[in-house]
Parts: sequence; structure tokens; C-alpha cells
Amino acid sequence: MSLIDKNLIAAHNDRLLRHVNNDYAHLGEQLARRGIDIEAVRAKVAAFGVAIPSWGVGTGGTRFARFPGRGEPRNVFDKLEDCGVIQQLSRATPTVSLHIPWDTCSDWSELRQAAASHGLAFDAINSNTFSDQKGQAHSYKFGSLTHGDAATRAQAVAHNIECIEIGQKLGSKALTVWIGDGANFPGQQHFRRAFDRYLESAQQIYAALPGDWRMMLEHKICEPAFYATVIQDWGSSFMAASALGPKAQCLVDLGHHAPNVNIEMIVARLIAAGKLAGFHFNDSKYGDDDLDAGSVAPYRLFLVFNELVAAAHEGVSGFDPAYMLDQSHNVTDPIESLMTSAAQVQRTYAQALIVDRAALDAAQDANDALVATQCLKRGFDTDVTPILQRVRFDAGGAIDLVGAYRASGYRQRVAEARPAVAGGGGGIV
Ligand code: AOS
Ligand code: ZN
Ligand code: ZN
Ligand code: ZN
Repeated sequence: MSLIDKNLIAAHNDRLLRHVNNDYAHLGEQLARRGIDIEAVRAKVAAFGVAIPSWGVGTGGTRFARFPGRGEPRNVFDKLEDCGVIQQLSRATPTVSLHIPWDTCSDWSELRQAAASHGLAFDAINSNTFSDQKGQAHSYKFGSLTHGDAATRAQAVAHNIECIEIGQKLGSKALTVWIGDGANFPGQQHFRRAFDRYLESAQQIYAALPGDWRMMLEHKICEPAFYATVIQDWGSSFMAASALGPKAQCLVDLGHHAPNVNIEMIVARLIAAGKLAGFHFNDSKYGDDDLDAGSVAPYRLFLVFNELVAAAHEGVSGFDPAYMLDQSHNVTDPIESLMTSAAQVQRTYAQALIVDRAALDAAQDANDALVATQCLKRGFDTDVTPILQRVRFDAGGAIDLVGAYRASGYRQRVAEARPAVAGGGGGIV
């Protein structure tokens, strides 16, 4: 079932294809002069995918207000439709990451079928013990997996195990655990005891993991606990993942670090330790801003991808990161933001792929700092747009993502079927 008329995409592409082919040939020539085969880069980019978070297709907000867009998804089936549009046009987002209990459903096999009908599968499943759900016995106001009360911890553990069970019905292979547990005041929490309780709870979840599953531990420096967070940085995450065992790894959300932290180096360390679970991509200026990937600091994103491509190039064993976008779209149509962000991630991957690794190694060995850094800049400075456009065209997607999407009138169409929802305070980040 196609959500956007294929003829419309074809007509849109027809007008652009001649230019794309010329640009692609020209870029191919330039890269060949640098000893790079554009076809090899294209094949790798075509095989690359980044997951869409189900919560990303709804309009985001802040704790001050949320301004809903038109035609917002009413339920998980609507969310899948929007994800289907993103995938149909971008061809870079073949999977969806669900969030329990935001995504409720009475028949998971029906949901799996709906996803398949849009050409989608399911990525990691996300648990939620950072907010209270209707009817739950114990509150998470003072923590969940690390709460001082054993019954509250048990409830949080049971929720995570339920998420694994749902994920199994959907074909997921990973559970992502992010907790908001921590303290807002010095003295509020005994740091070591809270961490010990985290380990004890996480061990019970780990024990329920199927053999071929991963548990991805997501660290975050602050928020909602603004003084101290239990899993606040990659060090705490790494300690926990190491204590749990080989199926537990550390997930890096780009927005979850202190300003100026060298994230690419954290990535390198986790790769070296065999503990890199994957990413939540987004961008930021001040904190966990959840801005669109690459919108503020594209070079930082590039430096992360440079580590990933180097690890793949060097054949680091067990290296298999999961990729997802985790952004909050407050002022844009989420479909447009997610399509362009997926393309931005693809673009950054392509730029890292064309770095001359042999020249970089040689410059490092010769202590030639200037040439070494130029090796990276040459990749980053290359406009790889024609590669992305060709990859999309070859897979049946749209050369001009936003142009084709707007011409399709999808948002207007769903706005008629999906009633407007009220705005107001307190959004989801
Ligand atoms: C929170 O800041 C994190 O980025 C998590 O990934 C969270 O689970 C996600 O934002 C959706 O709840
Ligand atoms: Zn995240
Ligand atoms: Zn975050
Ligand atoms: Zn966030």
C-alpha cells in the first residue's frame, strides 16, 4: 500500500533526474581523481538506515507549551502511517522504534502487519518509567529502577519485562532503557546505594532478555533530575553495562552530554570496549535541545561518523551500532524534519566514507597534524547531495524530499481525517 501516489513521485523525479545524473557523473569524476569509487560509496549509503521514534511524528513541546500541528497522529496506527510516508519518500528509515505505554495497542500482530504494509519493521523498544501511568500502584516521582522502595522498583522491572514481551511480538531485538532517576538536591540521594539499586533492578531485566537481544542503556547528564542523574554519563553507563554482561551496551544520545564534551571520543572508547549500542541522533546548542540532526553542529556529527566509518573500515569485531533519530519537532511539520534529518545522517555517513583513510593514517604516523585534519575536512567539505539523490531515486523515493511531500498534500489529507487536538502546557521532550 503506498501512502503517496507513485505517479506523483515519478513526475516530480522526472523533472530533476537529468540534473541529478549530470551532478552525479561530475562528482564521480572528482572522487575518482581522489581514488574513490563513487559506486562503492553509493552502495554503502543505500544499505544505511536510521530508525524513526514513534514519538517523533507528533509535534513536540517544552514544559512551557506545546503547539500542535495539523493532522497529528491519533494513535500508533496513525504514527505508523506517517513513518510510512517518511520511508516511502526518503528510503532511509526502514524501521520504527516504539515507546511503551505511549504506543498502546490491543493486537500487536495487527500492528506488525500494518507496519509491514508500509514497508516498515520495528527497531528497539523503549520503556517508560520516567512518568506515572494511569492506574499504576506506585509513583515514580522519586525514582523507578533505583527507587528506595522495593515494590516501586519491582513495578519498574515488570514494566521493562513487559516491553521485552511486546517487542518479541513485533520482531524487535533490543530494549532501550532511559530512566529519569536522580536527585534535585545535594544530599537527597545516596549516590552509591542508588547505583547499586539500579544494578540490581537492571539485572532482573537483563535476565529476561532473549538470547539474541540487546539491552541499550541510555545515559543523560541531567533532566528531570537537575542536580544528579543515576546514569549520568558514559562512565556510569559503562560500569552498568559491564556489570550486566555482554548483551548490555551503552547508547549515546548526542544531546545528553555537558557542553563541549568530546562525544566522538566517547564513541571511540565505547567501540574499543565493544560496548557501543548505538545512537539517538539530534543536535543541540545548550543541552538536550533535541534539535534536528546536523542543524547546528554538522561537523560534530561528522566527527562521530568518522569514528564509525573507521571502526567498520578496520573491521572491529562485534561493531554493530543501532541508529535512531530522537528529536523534538516544535515548529516544523515532523514528517519534514524527520525526512531531512534522516538525509542529513545519510549525508554525514557518505562524507565520512570518502575520507582517505590511508592518507589519514600516514599523516598521523608522520605527526602531520595539518594534513591529518585536512583529510577530514576534505570529506566534510564534499557536497555528496547527488549520491543521496541517486540512492533515493534508485529505491523509488523522492529526489526532492520536501518538494514531493508538499506537492502530495498528505498533511492536508490527514488533517481532514484526524481531528485537531488542543495545545497547552507541558509537552513531551
Ligand atoms: C530522554 O531525554 C531520552 O532522550 C530518551 O531517549 C527518551 O526515552 C525519549 O526522548 C523518549 O521518551
Ligand atoms: Zn534519547
Ligand atoms: Zn534526550
Ligand atoms: Zn530529550
